[in-house]
Amino acid sequence: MAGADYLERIPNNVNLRDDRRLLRALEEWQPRFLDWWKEMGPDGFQATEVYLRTAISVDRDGWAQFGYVKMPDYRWGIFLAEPEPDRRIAFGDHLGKSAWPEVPGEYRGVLRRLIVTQGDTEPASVEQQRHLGRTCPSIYDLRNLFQVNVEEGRHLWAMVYLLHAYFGRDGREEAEALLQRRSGDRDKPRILGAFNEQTPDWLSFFMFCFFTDRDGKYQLASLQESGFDPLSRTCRFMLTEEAHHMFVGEVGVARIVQKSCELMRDHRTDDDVRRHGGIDLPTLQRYINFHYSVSLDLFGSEVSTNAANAFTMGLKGRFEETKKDDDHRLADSTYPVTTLEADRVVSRDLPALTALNERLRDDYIADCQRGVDRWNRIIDEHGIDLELRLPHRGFHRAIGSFGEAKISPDGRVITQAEWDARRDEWLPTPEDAQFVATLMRPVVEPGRFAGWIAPPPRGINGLSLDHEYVRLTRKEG
Ligand code: BYC
Repeated sequence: MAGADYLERIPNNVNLRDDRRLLRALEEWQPRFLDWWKEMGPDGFQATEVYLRTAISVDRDGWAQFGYVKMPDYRWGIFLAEPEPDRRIAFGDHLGKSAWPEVPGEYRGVLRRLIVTQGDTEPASVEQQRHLGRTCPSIYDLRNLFQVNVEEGRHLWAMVYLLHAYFGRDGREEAEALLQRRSGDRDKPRILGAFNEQTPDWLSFFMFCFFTDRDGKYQLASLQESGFDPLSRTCRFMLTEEAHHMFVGEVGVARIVQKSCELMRDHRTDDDVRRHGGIDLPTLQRYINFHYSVSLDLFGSEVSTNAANAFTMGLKGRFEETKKDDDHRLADSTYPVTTLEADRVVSRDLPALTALNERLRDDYIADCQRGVDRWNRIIDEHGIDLELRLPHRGFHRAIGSFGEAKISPDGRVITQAEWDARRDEWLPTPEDAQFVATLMRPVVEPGRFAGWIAPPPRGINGLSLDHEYVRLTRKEG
């Protein structure tokens, strides 16, 4: 990799050693990050050796190195994808001009807000997941949880680097504030709704990785199109890590579905999976309904001038902007938006610029559906007549035009009374949470898996399933 300083205190490929001021600022932030990690990162396990993948290069073939690491010693680094020579802005008012190596002064505030919002989600997710280690279904899963956690920590570093390097004093203050807010805190919550919800059990964790990390994929892919080149390059590299998180979610839920189907087949029971220690498919459906709907909110309102401005300014593009065959300015085009009008769900052709959040949400929905289809194939292979479904996009929404209404999973506008009567059919109930909690007993013997989840198809990095991915027996004094 060009110019990689892996052995520095802060591994990086941005020539930190040549910028003493920036280096000093980041070296001052580093111990505060570590304090935050120790306070809000994985509860326990800080002295435990974990088989982790560390980013050491941004080359396509060799960016990852696997080995045992104690999490506080993880080499959180700053890695930007290689610059594209003569990169041009691909959309908006500045279409065709050279990408910006520095922050364009007039867009500073908007850009900072996007970076802070993105950055805020990273530590938030670590906070949400901090108690899960104690109830892992296997040490294979425990290792995956910690891998996700350290990489979210690295994503925080990525955004903090941009704030420190390009936003002066305001950037440094924002970087501090990223360590001050806390997921779910009444006085200083994280910025976006889904990142203040709880992730109390592993079912929620896998759902979160599937649905909420996938929002990360689409937001990062849009920011990767940014005319501000350092943001684009940062996001390009982050996306390679994000893929693993979604894999953990998709395969995690698939393994739960698999196990539930096996229990149904072995015990010839449709509705008593719980008695046999599995998670029944209707419960899975309610968790899908919850995690999908809170993740849909993360795309913002259907009609958004913020989104239009970010696009026109050249700061945030569309998913796969450069592959789209249109004028990339969108001043005269429209886009079909599903919205609520006087108690009816309707589709309206609205100005494409203000509909950009909805368009990204559509890309996301199609991607979620592909994953749900794969889960349904498992159910089908077991000869079970049930289909998991994504609820209607208006169901259980807090943001946008559906936020004020009550919409059933099949997309009907319903009364508050019907909502109250049927809510427990559609969303996880306290009893569901209690039941799932009873299954959360740690299984830590290498190669063993909890009874509610099937083993994965293969181990990590070519290793066997019974590999000791986390060395629980060799804790440091
Ligand atoms: N909760 O015009 P609007 C990830 C606010 S996940 C609370 O509708 P806009 C990850 C909004 O901030 C990806 N507030 O929306 C995943 C605005 O407030 P102000 C994270 C919300 O601005 C798993 C107001 O409502 N990255 O990486 O077009 C693990 C009106 O906003 C919410 C990004 O989000 C909400 N759900 O779009 C770890 C990318 N939604 O400014 C990591 C950067 C909206 O009026 N962020 N609001 O006070 C953005 O691009 C935009 O900020 C949003 C919102 C897409 C989030």
